[in-house]
Amino acid sequence: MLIRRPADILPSEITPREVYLNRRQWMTAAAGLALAAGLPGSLGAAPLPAAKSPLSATDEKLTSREDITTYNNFYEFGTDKASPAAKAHTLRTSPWTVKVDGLVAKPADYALEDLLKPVTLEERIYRMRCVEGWSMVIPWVGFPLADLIRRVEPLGSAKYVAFETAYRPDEMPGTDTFFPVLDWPYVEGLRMDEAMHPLTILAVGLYGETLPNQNGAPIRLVVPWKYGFKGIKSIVRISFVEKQPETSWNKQAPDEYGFYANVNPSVDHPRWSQATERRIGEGGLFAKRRPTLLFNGYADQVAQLYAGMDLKKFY
Ligand SMILES: Nc1nc2c(c(=O)[nH]1)N[C@H]1C(S)=C(S)[C@@H](COP(=O)(O)O)O[C@H]1N2
Ligand SMILES: [Mo]
Repeated sequence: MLIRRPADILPSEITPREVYLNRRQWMTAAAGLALAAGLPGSLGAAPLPAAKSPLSATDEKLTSREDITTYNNFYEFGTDKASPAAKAHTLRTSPWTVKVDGLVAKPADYALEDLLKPVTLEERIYRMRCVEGWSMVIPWVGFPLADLIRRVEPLGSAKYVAFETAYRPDEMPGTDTFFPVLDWPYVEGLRMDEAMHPLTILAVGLYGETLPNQNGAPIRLVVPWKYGFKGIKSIVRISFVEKQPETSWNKQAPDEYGFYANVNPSVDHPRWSQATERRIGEGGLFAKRRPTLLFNGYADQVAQLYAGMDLKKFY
């Protein structure tokens, strides 16, 4: 069994990995790696059996694995960009259960393995943009959230999907503070049509391997036309609800962060412009900023979801 750690992967090998392990082998490999590495409860970085997705945008240069895994936002492990990489190893990502509940015909507590069993993992290269004006191009490994939604059969009354991150103060040093930075657990939400859109995925890996903890292991949301904070990490609960759910950053600063959070260069954040962005890894602070695109460049695919809506009002 060939199992390598991230540090052993050469940039030249960062090509789509064909399916060379079947799912049972992957699970065994992942469990074996956790044991071998002496990381109780962690899957470590095991190769994932992912096919290349036709939805991948391959024209842009990938951000390096180093940058993607060391420049993170994950406030449960601290508020600066370096903390998640330094501290998130304490999160136990195995065993992992995702509760599916609310307005749904098949509510259940799904073991992560069972959740993944029927899905086909795909590698998808998505641009990710943070609200503070930086972006990365990340080769995610995941599957459409729509696949999971269809399996659990939401009721007609379900209009939104709500997500919740694990809240474990013992394993999350950033939550165990006298003045909490956020109202834990971290929560997010999508309208049902956004959740069903083929570009919306649940990611379990990047660069062909299981997700590092700092990027939201073992399973996180990726919505490429929205600001980064919509991409909730380390999900333990997915609920189908009738009313628009609360979202962490909207609760924290409603004037700065809306429910929709669609990338939009013409709607400024109250404290800074959203018109341009800095691509992480491109020549530091003096690199030329690039213009930010409406819906992060995915307007052709998603603009119709918001037809007739005032995007300045529904920001
Ligand atoms: N649970 C949780 N999810 C989270 C966050 C967080 O602090 N906690 N930060 C969000 C923000 S602001 C961004 S930009 C992305 C960053 O994802 P990355 O570190 O994988 O690039 O995660 C999002 N998901
Ligand atoms: Mo962000």
